[in-house]
Amino acid sequence: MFKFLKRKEFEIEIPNEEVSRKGKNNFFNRIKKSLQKTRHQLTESLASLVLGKKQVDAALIEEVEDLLLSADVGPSVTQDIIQLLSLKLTRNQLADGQAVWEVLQQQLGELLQPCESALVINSAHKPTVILVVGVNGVGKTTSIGKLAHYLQKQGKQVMLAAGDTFRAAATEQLTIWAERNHISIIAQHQGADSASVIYDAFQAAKARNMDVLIADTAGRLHTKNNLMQELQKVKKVISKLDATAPHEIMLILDAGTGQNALLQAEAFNEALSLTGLMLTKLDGTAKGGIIFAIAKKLALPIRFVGLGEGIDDLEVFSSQEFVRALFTIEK
Ligand SMILES: Nc1nc2c(ncn2[C@@H]2O[C@H](COP(=O)(O)OP(=O)(O)O)[C@@H](O)[C@H]2O)c(=O)[nH]1
Ligand SMILES: [Mg+2]
Repeated sequence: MFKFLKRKEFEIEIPNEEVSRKGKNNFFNRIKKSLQKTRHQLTESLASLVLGKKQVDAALIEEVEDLLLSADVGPSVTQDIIQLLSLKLTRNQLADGQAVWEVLQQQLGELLQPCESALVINSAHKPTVILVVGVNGVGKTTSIGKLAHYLQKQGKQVMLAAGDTFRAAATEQLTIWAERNHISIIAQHQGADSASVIYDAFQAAKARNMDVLIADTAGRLHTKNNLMQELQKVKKVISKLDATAPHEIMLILDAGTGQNALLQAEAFNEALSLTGLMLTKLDGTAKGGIIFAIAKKLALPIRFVGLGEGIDDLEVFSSQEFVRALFTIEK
């Protein structure tokens, strides 16, 4: 098995195993850079609190609790960790601060591990339909541009559907991404029915034997309720053309919104039964700790993370590398 990696004008074949190793190193280095502020807020503070401590007592664990809460990890995850630390303390299983550090890293890693589940494009579905949802400004349209590029690099034929018919600029913005990726986009006028735009696009994608159709949607209508109803209608209309579609309903969350992202995730999941998540804008936020709260509350696959505004600023999520990057403290 070989994968193609594009290097300037050359296409070179390298074995899958190496692709995967290179992919992981790449993810580690990029995520490490992007998590700088979150690391500062969360793990560097934890490190200076616990590392070097010769003894662990209840007061230290209380300080750990305050720190986790202030770093957007959230009350539920914090409580679990503190309970475990307290239990270990009574059992004399925390010899020193280093032991606390190790428990933290392990617990947070175990929490994210079940969320590591890559998006798979099933070739039996022509096309695989990916419905992209989320509130305004979280990065839906940008992420679609990056995702199209990512899938194209895997040799997939991708088409876009401009389902955000609410904002005039939304279709324009998606069209720019389509041009950048040299792919087709199906769009209508502003104010058109989103479900009918996506339905048309689905038919067009079927007719052209596309591998993937990625549909953009609005993030805001007149009220929140209407938005959910509209998205439910889109989902229903798509399933009329193919009972297995949409194959992925991916919620985009802006990591920088902290606890608010958690509320969005709950609301969208309740209305649409999400199948995957993407956490954007991890670069430049100190609130990346929210990923743990999201993992605990929803236990949904985190497909990708967004690390910038560029076409290549998308990485497949790896729980182990994420936690390793967070816990790698430079002295
Ligand atoms: N730094 C950073 N900015 C992002 C990322 N994803 C999107 N953005 C920016 O967030 C803003 C809103 O993105 P947009 O795709 O229009 O959001 P939408 O309203 O959900 O479609 C734009 O300025 C994007 O360039 C990311 O991962 N990192
Ligand atoms: Mg948009």
